Amino acid sequence: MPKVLTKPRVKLQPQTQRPKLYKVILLNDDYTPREFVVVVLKGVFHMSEDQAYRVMMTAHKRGVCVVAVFTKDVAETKATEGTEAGRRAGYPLGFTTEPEQ
Ligand code: TYC
Repeated sequence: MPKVLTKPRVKLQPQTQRPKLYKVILLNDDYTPREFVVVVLKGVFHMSEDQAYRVMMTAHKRGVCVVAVFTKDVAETKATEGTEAGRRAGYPLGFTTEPEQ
């Protein structure tokens, strides 16, 4: 019996493909106190006082600052946690997420 060679029809994805990453972005506003933003960054993103202060000041001066990069689920959860912390305290603090290029 002759052996029949067949080509696989489906291209297998390499098993090492990394998940798509998402940026968490801090948005400036005119009402949230600077110290409160620092507290939220430390609590939600485990930043040092120094890192949190720099990120807060970058958003304050430029309007936005990338806080960190995570998988989609984690980025969305962290952005919601930060935004909710502001809302609970009566501030319009906002975080958003955006896919990395
Ligand atoms: N702009 C705010 C103020 O002057 C401070 C602030 C900084 C608020 C960064 C939000 O993402 C922010 N009180």
